[in-house]
Amino acid sequence: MTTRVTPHSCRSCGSPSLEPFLDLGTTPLADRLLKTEQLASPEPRYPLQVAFCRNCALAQILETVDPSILFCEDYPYYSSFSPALLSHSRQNVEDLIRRRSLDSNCFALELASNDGYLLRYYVEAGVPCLGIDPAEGPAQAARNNGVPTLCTFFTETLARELRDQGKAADVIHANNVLAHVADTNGFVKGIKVLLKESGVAVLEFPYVKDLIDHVEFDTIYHEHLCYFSVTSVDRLFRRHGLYINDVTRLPIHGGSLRIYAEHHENPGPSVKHLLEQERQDRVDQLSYFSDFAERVESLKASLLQLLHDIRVQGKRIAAYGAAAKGSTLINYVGIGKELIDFVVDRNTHKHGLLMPGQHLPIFPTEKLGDERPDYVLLLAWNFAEEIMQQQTPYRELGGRFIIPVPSPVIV
Ligand code: JHZ
Repeated sequence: MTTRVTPHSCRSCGSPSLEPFLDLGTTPLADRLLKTEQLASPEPRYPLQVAFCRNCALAQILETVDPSILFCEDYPYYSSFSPALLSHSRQNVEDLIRRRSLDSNCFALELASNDGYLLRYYVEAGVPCLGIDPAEGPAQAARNNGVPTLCTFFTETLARELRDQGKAADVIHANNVLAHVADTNGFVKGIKVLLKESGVAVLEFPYVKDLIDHVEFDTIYHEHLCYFSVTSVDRLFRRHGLYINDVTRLPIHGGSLRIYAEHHENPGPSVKHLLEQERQDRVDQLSYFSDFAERVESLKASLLQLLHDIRVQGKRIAAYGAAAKGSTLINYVGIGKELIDFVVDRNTHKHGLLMPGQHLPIFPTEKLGDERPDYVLLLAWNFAEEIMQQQTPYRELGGRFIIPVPSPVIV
């Protein structure tokens, strides 16, 4: 059922100098939520090991699961379920339209456009656009919302075809996808091919510095092949004749970078500052990553202890957010039915399914009000503020949230 390649060289620069620094064992696929009938067959599991490239400073996992398995028809992630993500995307688009005077003569592209959560704001503003996404469910949802979408993987070959059809873009968005693609260099080459001479590519992805500093180990799973710093992404883009001229740190998803890349080099102060900061903090050295495994171990021990202590008092615990990161967390820490009764999530596509590995059942969020568990483990901790606000009634009735990272706390 699977095609796997274990690289012996860096995904970005090809160097063989990969130094493993974290081993999360063998885990199921984080977004492969199960139907009950699938429990009869064995669940595929894959090694999850992270390494650092001494040559280009890119942190990366060693395993590559076939993308057609990861991003298939029933890929359950629909971006539009988060109001915070929608307003974040709206601001991004409005800002670009204003700064670059985009109008009906321009063209915006998004790679991994999901359900049209971002391009809908171009549609609203009358700027022609096109989304590209390989997952049929989200792509169809985008079309239903009036966002033109091609359901396929973005490759250098597709970029050439689109360019030959006159579809070179003024703006290319790619949010939370650069880290997901197996052909890292081909993807960046494709952007180079399809971006107009005066165009800008705007990419967002989780920032490895936030991951390490805040022990966000659960954001490591097989969909995320790479964990970028400004240093490592700069080296990757530069190799393909694209230059990062601006960069912003964003709070979204536990800490992300947004880079602005163009054909001509003209780096602003933000780029110079972050590159220098990373050099000083040694984010470009293996030593920065070397005690991470120990910190992850210690988080695991304290979270398990906390959940056991609560259970011993006869209290009930549920979880919030059938997130991919939640799958890494429960499987690595070993949180099963003996600790957690059920998981709730707003994404209707996830209801009635089971979490990978631990097989905890997923329900609509109303179940929290119906069952009133004493504690809720917040698996989608990146949306803590938004979710806890929505759950004010549950909290007013005495319900408490457990936030697992950077170290477990009850709020
Ligand atoms: P969320 C996804 O990871 C998938 P996940 C992907 N691999 C990626 O790269 C990252 O995002 C960036 C639910 N929810 O977004 C929705 C509520 O129920 O943190 C989701 O199922 N109520 C492409 O899956 C889950 O929580 C809410 O109010 O780890 C959050 O998952 C909100 C805001 C969310 O990403």
